[in-house]
Amino acid sequence: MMIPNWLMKRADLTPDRMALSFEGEQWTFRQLKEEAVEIARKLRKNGLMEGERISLLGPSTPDMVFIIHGCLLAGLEIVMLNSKLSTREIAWQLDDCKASTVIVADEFLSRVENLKTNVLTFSTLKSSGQQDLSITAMWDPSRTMTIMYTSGTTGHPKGVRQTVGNHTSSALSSVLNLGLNEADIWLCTMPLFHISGFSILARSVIYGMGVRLYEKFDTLAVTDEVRNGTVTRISVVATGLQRLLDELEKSDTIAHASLRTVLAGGGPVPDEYLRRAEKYNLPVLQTYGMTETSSQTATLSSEDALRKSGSTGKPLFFNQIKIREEEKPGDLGEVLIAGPHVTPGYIGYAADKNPLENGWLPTGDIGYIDEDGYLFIVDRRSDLIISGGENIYPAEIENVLLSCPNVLEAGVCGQDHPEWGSVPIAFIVKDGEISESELETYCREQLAGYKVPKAFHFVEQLPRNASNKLLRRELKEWMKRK
Ligand code: S0N
Ligand code: AMP
Ligand code: MG
Ligand code: MG
Ligand code: MG
Repeated sequence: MMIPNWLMKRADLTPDRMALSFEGEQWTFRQLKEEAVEIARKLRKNGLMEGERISLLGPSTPDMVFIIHGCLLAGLEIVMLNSKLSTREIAWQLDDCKASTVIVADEFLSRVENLKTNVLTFSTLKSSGQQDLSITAMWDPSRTMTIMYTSGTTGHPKGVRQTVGNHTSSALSSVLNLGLNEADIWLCTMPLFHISGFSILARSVIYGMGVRLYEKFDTLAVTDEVRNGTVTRISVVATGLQRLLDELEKSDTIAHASLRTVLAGGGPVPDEYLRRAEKYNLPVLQTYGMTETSSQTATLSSEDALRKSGSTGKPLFFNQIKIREEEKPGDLGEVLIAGPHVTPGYIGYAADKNPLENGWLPTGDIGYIDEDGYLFIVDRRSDLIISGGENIYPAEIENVLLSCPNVLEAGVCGQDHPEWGSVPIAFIVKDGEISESELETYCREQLAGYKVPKAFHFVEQLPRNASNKLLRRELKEWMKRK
């Protein structure tokens, strides 16, 4: 089935509805279309042609939204770069994705200007001339729309392709579960470079729903939106939910009745937060989603929220979930996913890797499905650390530590953390003089801030098995003794 060009169709259907609001400004779908068409013409003038792959590095602002839609109208594939990454990490992704140009917000220019890549700043783009282009009314569902890097077990992130069909079916599955109200406004504080944020933009143009955008998670502002009833839906990770709960508790106020959904996911959501949320009228629905599935695969429905608290719900309308080698309900195993929202594959070094096994996406997550068909996620098969919704594989950090002078061996594992859920901790065997603060400085230069270990422990040797493989589970045991 061909899919209508989201924004062109939407602007035709409901031109005067509010599409986007940010601080004191707002745009209707007609205005959003006008902004995006203008950007698309400017992209052409800059020589960017249909089917070309570009990368995009910017904050969550209206300009970023216009440029995203402009790129989509111009037929470009967008590699969404995580703005928290270090220059070295960005350079690696740019090299892997082979984008022809990086389109960068002026304030982030220093992150890419010394790299071997063609750079187009937001200000240069906006002041460019325009060139006519033909905007296709219908999109091929298999067209790759976005590429998002997700961390990999080996220490190198993989660029995940997300097609028109992936995003569209995801948005449709979501609305069949949550429903839609003409007055719906989705609060977006999630980064647009993550699928948690981008999927809100997709839902907006597909449903004709307004988005209230924030550049960052501003706890006081989010709490105000929630208690004043100025937004009806919001997406959060556990860290954001906790900040919101703390603020509601502190001010002893409750959420407004028009707040219909707090979609919480991106990592484990502690049961304690769910109980606190109930007291403050926050209608939290836990969701299970990932980059490879263009957001939600399963989400609890409102009517099950209390009865099945702790569950991530049933697979949404188009989606399927099964547990590897499950014999009966309740058996624990790896979660496998199928559906039109599942990525067709990767780009760059991982392009040849088939994401599926016999038609199913192995997720690395361990869970079970209860006798009523509800999914519970309980663990991970690998050593993934999820800190405030950002994924980190220990190997990424270990590789950096090993490149540091006077470091002989390095092992990293996750430690529970009250604010971030989990944070990386490093164990170091040194073969010369090096201090904790030198190690921290070294990591800060090479890694995104959230990947810098929160502690460095010097040890005589690391736990390894007979074939010399690092035993990270054992590091976790060591930590408990620290
Ligand atoms: C939690 C957030 C908002 C915290 O960021 P904040 O407070 O804005 O921090 P900064 O001011 O930028 O930095 C201050 C210091 O804090 C450190 N820091 C920042 N973030 C982290 C972090 N995550 N972990 C550890 N430390 C962090 C900074 O480094 C800085 O310290 P110094 O100065 O020392 O460097 C922010 O982290 C955030 O927005 N997190 C969310 C990320 C996210 O969206 N993850 C989800 C990814 N997964 C998916 O998209 C799939 C799931 C999904 O789609 C979904 C998820 C949730 C809800 C719905 C859905 C859906 O399916 O629709
Ligand atoms: P990402 O690839 O960054 O989108 O992260 C996806 C991963 O986040 C999943 O494979 C899970 O490990 C984790 N995750 C997402 N939602 C949940 C949830 N509700 N409970 C536990 N883990 C989750
Ligand atoms: Mg991932
Ligand atoms: Mg944010
Ligand atoms: Mg070394």
